[in-house]
Amino acid sequence: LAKFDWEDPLGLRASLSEEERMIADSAAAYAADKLLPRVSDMYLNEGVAPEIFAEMGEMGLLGVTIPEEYGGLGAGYVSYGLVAREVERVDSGYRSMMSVQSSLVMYPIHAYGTDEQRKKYLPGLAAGTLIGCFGLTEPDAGSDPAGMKTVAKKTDGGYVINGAKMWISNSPIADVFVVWAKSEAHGGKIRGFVLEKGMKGLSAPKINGKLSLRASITGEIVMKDVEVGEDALLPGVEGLKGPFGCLNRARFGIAWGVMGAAEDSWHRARQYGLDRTQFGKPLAQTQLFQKKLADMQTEITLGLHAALQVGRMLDAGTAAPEAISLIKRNNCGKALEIARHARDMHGGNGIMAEYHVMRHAQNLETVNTYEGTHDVHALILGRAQTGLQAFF
Ligand code: TGC
Ligand code: FAD
Repeated sequence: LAKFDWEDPLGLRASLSEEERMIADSAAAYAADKLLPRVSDMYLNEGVAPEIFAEMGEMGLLGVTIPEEYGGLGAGYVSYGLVAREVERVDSGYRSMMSVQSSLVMYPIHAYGTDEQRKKYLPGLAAGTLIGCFGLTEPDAGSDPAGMKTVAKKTDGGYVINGAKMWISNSPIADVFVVWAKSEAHGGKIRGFVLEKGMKGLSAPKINGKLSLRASITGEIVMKDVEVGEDALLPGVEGLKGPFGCLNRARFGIAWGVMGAAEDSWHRARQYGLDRTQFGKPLAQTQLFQKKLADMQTEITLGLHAALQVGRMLDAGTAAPEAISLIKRNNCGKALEIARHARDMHGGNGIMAEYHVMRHAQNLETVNTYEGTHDVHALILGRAQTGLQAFF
């Protein structure tokens, strides 16, 4: 009889290439050695550690899919997903820092930018000596980014940009701002612009008081008559498909990442159940406890294999955005449920930082909301199978 591996029941690791296994292992080692020891303190105190970008850059974790000539690893999307899984095993906020930089800042500059823009920004972003952020959401335009009010008006030799972005990961510490605005010179179509810290009229105040994702800094982007040259425009794309092209990659990474947070919650719940005795036997010897562990194992295994399949499709160029919506939605929802159960299975200890599970559950509330809420992805999938649009 074949041996059953309870941690990897369907042989995910055996489905990976040698290179993918090496990338995953080095991300796992970094996350365990460098991120895990500081996460509780950073979470409790809303700590800010910009040096994490440089550490990740040194480990090759930024811009995994970006070609080597621009400082990336030139690896595939499965490798990117594996990195997200290992980093989010520690904290969703650290994965956020990594995925914004890689998918939402480096990707659009590489895919839509000029060669000058690529050479100017990508090596520093890959090294983590530059920090990037992505401004799409606004106070009155979240799920409906087409409703954005930020505008770019043409001037002699460039543009002047006015508007405000809300809920922007990394913005208070960012050097490079990829911002989406309606451009009057392009018939009101949405265009991407690369702004830089220190530009007159540009500020990025921190949003205080988050009860979730506290190890990742979030802010606004306020633009008051920010003047930029023609060279700030990303010339390669116009319309919502610009930001959505980036979101496809980031959502894919999230589908892997949340499985890392779910695995950590599952493993901790299992160990707690083995260690903790009530009514004269380990909690893990009760039927209810084992059913919860079996559900976690099943959902995580299915979620990881679905993410692997979409990764292979992305690498082959055959992944439709709806396939990414399916795994982003399902894996986030399942991970949140798993982390909540793991919190419950730890009893009172489950509310303490040192047991980590409540932090995962709190973080996953955000991850279930950003990059398209659970319900918005349901509407994307509903539209794809009925042909009927239910957003408005
Ligand atoms: P719709 O009419 O569906 O499409 C408009 C145009 O965009 C194209 N398009 C896509 N292109 C590529 N990939 C996709 N996934 C695409 N989805 C749509 C589409 O083909 C069309 O192109 P064209 O050429 O015909 O104009 O647009 P809609 O306004 O009806 O959209 C509705 C909806 C709900 C699907 C969409 O707006 C949506 O997904 N809303 C969610 C918003 C969202 O995800 N925001 C994320 C902000 S960034 C963030 O959260 C970062 S957190 C990161 C972190 O910290 O880790
Ligand atoms: P809303 O769109 O107002 O939604 C509120 C509720 O209404 C949700 O339950 C939603 O599912 C539901 N709803 C909306 N429309 C419909 C409908 N048609 N039918 C049925 N239900 C509907 N954005 C960026 O651009 N860059 C970032 O770096 C970034 N980082 C973030 C970091 C954090 C910590 C957070 C919390 C958010 C971040 N976001 C970022 C923003 C995020 O993408 C938005 O919060 C998300 O898209 C939802 O938008 P909203 O908050 O305006 O909610």
